[in-house]
Amino acid sequence: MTEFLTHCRDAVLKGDRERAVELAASTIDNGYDVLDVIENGFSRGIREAGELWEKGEYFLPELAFSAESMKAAMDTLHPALLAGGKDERSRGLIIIGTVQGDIHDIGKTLVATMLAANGYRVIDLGADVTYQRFLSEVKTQKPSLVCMSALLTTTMTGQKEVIDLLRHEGLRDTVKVLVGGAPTTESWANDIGADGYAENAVEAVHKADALLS
Ligand code: B1M
Repeated sequence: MTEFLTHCRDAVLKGDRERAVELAASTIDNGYDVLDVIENGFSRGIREAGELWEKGEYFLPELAFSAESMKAAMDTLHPALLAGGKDERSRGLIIIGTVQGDIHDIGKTLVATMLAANGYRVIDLGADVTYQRFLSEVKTQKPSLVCMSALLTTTMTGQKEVIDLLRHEGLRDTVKVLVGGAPTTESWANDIGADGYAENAVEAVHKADALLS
C-alpha cells in the first residue's frame, strides 16, 4: 500500500493526469480506503508541487498540471466517496464555497463531497464566490450551515466579510458558519465570529454534526 500511495503522489507531482486517473480507478477496484489514498497519496503530491513552486523549482504551468491531475483523480473517486456515505436521509441543507478572489477549489470540493456522503444536502457554489452571493443564497435557500473555504492569506478575510454581512442583514442567528482552508485556524474562526473551524474534510463533517445536532 505504501508503494501505491507513492505512485499516487508521483502522478500528481509530475502532473501526469492519465496516470492519476488510472491510479484512482485502481483505488476503487482494489477496495482501498479512498480517504487514505486522497490524504496520503494524491494530496501529498499536490502539496509537494506547491512547495517546489514556492522554491522556484516549479513554474505556474507545472503547478497547474499537478492541480489538473489531482482534480481528475478526485473526479474519478467522487462516486466512491459518495457511496461510502452512511446516511440516506437529508440531515439539513449546507451551502459551501471558496470565498471571493480565491480560485482554489480542490479542498473545498472534498469537504462538500464528504458532507454529501454523510447525508447532508449540499449546494456547492464553487470558487471565487462573492460575499453578496453568499448572502443572497442564505436569504433564498435558508441553509442550516454556511461553509467557507479560503486558501490565501489575502482572501481569508473574506470569511469575516460574509459573517459581518450576515450580521448586518440580521441573518447571523438564522445560520451556523463553519470556516476552513490552509491559512485558517481555530483562533481565526473565533476572532471573526464563526461557529466553528475544521482542519480537514473529516473534521468538517464532525463539526457540522455537532453544530446541527
Ligand atoms: Co495556489 N497557493 N495559488 N494554486 N496552491 C497555495 C494555497 C500556496 C500556499 C502555495 C505556496 O505558496 N506554497 C499559496 C498561498 C500563499 C498564501 O496566501 N499564504 C498559493 C498562491 C500564492 C497562489 C496564487 C496567488 C499564485 C499566483 O498566481 N501567483 C494563485 C491564486 C489565484 C487565486 O486564487 N486568485 C494560485 C493558483 C493555484 C493553481 C490554480 C495553480 C492551483 C489551484 C487549482 C484549484 O484548486 N483548482 C493551486 C494549488 C494547487 C495550490 C496548492 C499547491 C495546493 C492546494 C490544494 O489543492 N491542496 C497550495 C499549497 C498548499 O496548500 N500546500 C497553494 C490539496 C487540498 C486537498 O488541500 O486545499 O488545503 P486543501 O484543503 C484541505 C484543508 O485545507 C481543509 O480540508 C481540505 C481537505 O483535507 N479545508 C477545509 C479546505 N477548505 C475547507 C473548508 C472547511 C473545512 C476544511 O469548512 C468550511
